[in-house]
Amino acid sequence: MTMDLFDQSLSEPRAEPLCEGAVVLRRFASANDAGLLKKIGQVADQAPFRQMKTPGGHTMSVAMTCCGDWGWVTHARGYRYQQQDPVSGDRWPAMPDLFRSLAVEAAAKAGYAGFEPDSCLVNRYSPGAKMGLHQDRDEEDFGQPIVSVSLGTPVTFQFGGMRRSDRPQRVSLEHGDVIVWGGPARLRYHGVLTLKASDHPLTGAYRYNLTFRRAH
Ligand code: MD3
Ligand code: FE
Repeated sequence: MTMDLFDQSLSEPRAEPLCEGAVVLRRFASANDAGLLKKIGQVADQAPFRQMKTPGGHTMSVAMTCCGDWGWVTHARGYRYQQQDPVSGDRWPAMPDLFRSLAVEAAAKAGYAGFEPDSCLVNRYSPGAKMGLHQDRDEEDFGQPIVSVSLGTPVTFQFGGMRRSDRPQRVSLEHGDVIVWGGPARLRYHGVLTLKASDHPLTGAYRYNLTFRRAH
């Protein structure tokens, strides 16, 4: 028998429905936090974190890198997934097996068996960084879920409705929390409030977010 890498029996996980189609798996990633952070460091050694410029000319406050077959990037006329890191011209680093198994197991637990991510965006927030309300719609098939993993310092996440003007709800996301977004939640507006200064034993002042997607 094989051990389930993300077995939660010892760490009292809680699955909380957030809205129709979205579920929070509290502390789902906690048991492997140090391993995940080490892999983030290895990805960043190959493809360093960078603050990209939006098509509107603003520099994003969140620093990003990617791994897997497809990486999400900004360019002069918009946003897209591409196979090369625009900084180096090289392919993105491979998606670590530990990342993939986390995403696949979380998706299965939320009812999306067979999820096969081909892209992982790694976001790094330092104090003062934020992400405004937006939809994730650069992927080919909105029938595929998105899995997001929070590591490091806590932040207030906002999720709204199908229109930008829908008043968002707030939820605190902490180290190890995983959310699976699918079905009717897949195209909801969402964002992250400004990260406050705090200290986490494994990440210092930083918050990391891994977002797993099927881009193509
Ligand atoms: C709800 N990242 O990278 S993760 C993003 O914490 C992004 O870095 C945030 O939004 C972060 O695009 C939020 C939670 C999340 C991710 C994808 C979603 C929520 C979502 C897709 C649809 C609906
Ligand atoms: Fe998003």
